[in-house]
Amino acid sequence: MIDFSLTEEQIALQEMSREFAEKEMKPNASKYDKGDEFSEDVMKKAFEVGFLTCTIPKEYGGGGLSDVDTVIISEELAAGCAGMYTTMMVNALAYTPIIRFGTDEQKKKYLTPHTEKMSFAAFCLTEREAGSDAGSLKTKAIKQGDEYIINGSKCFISNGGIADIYSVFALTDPGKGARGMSAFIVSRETPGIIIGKEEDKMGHRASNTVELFFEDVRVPAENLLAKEGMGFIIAMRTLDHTRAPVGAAGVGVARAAMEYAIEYAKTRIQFGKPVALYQNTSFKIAQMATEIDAARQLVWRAAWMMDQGKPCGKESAMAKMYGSDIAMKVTTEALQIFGGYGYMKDYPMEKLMRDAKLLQIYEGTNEIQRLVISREVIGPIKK
Ligand code: COS
Repeated sequence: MIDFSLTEEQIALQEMSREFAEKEMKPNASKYDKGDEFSEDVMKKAFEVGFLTCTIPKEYGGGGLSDVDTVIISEELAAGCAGMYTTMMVNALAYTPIIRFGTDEQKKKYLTPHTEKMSFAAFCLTEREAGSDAGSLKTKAIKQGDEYIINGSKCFISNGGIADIYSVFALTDPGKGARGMSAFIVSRETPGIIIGKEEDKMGHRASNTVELFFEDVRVPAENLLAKEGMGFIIAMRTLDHTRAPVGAAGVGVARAAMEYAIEYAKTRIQFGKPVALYQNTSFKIAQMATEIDAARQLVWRAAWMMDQGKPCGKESAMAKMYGSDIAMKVTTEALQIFGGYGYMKDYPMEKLMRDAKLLQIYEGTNEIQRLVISREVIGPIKK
């Protein structure tokens, strides 16, 4: 029997995050978007409520949210402001390798302090020449005594300029390619970490995205996650986990756009009646509502599978791909309902459309999601 009902706790979590999005995020979204600034005051409140550490297990001081809980809040927070959502959920992305592959000592040392004072974390996988082809990265971590010395650079690192800790992927055995990759926890204060230029992005402008350079960064050997050579698997398993919340963010952005469009269509009078009474508008809204619901169901299924410990790479990829694709489609259609006003910065539509675009690109482009899905659906092919 399939049950789509949320528990009382989940309904309370949904209401609490919706209220936070309405009161703290939406009223500040345009200011931080225009200023291209990190939303520190909103993040202080997000930390107090627990959003910055919500996926850290309770025994280490975090919120201990399940995957279903995480997608519920992701939809609400992204509906408030996708840029601020990114700042919050990139913490969860960077903590995931530690939560899932770290030792008890590593978790106590690196996760618990983040639950005690506002802190950020960043996930450092992508490089200039290793984006979709994550297995071809060049950053090296060469062991010397009881340390690894990291050299290389990373790009498009969300939270990179504000993080206290980084989950860093580097080659410990460069001859072995992806199988020679390992994952490390690196403290921001370690000498040799240089923060490069902050990217001037089209959307998600309230989030911080930078280039990072590692020059002879000496990391204690005890900061290795799991074993040498496990880095690529850790990265892939982490992304399997964090892609459904990106799909949920797509649902949130799409829902916000549809809600604005409905409100506008009911009050905008043209040719003597509200534009919502024209079938061209009402059918667009029917299509949006259906696609948003379909995306949410893919997202919830993937999250439920994660909570059950079932393999869910394909389902997470479907949730991420479809949720972000419909975000792009719905924001484009919703902006069209606003006509010329939708194109103006005085209205929220153009920001939602710009924000939707990044969801199709980050945490694996939607082309990579299609690759992951098709490989599993089609299976091996004899050449
Ligand atoms: N879980 C566990 N293991 C996995 C895995 C997963 N989800 N995906 C791949 N692996 C394993 C494979 O089983 C294989 O193991 P063996 O070497 O033992 O055979 C190994 O990892 C290499 O896998 P594969 O051959 O599939 O690697 P490819 O280089 O062909 O491609 C993709 C893998 C394209 C899926 C990967 O590079 C990818 O996800 N790229 C996008 C990266 C990304 O999302 N970046 C976003 C930036 S981080 S915000």
